[in-house]
Amino acid sequence: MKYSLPELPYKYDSLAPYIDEMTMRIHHTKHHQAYINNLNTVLEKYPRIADKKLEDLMMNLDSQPFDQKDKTVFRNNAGGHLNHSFFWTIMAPEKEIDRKLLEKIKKEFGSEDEFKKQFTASAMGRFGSGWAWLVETPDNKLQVYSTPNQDSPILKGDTPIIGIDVWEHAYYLKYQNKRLEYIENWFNVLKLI
Ligand code: MN3
Repeated sequence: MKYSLPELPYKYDSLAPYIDEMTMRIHHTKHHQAYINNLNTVLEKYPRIADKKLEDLMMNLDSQPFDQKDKTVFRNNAGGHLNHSFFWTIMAPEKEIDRKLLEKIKKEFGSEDEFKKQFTASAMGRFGSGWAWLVETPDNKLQVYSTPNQDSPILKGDTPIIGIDVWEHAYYLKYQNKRLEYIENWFNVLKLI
């Protein structure tokens, strides 16, 4: 098996009360693990590309040897693995403010609040499951948008800077249907700003 579950950089209960221990434990050991298992299974069928970087495969998805079905399986599960691996690292029990990022956000969005407003609206506007992102585009601009399912910004060549998982599995145990309350609380465990 090529890919394996990365360890969390903190304990399962470290993000409480904003994200509860059970949600973190299931999200990491069950949901993220499932994406990894499916990713490994589909890559076994394509040994020629199995050693290539996931980001490179993702950015050139149409040039890969996947059949139509496996292309979707790869897109969903490589996306799931990359998105979650990233998600765990931008959260922490204590803030580790990225001053440079914060300055860039203020410059491009006018204020931190305006950025949060746009990011929250994007996360709220995603119907069903998906993510909201702050990305850096190839010409170094910041952009907010959301993606469905496990689609990664890397598919379009953008670099994720901040991302929130708005699948119900990320918040349902504590927040049930109250996605807005989850998003507002989540900013407390986003370490970067
Ligand atoms: Mn998730």
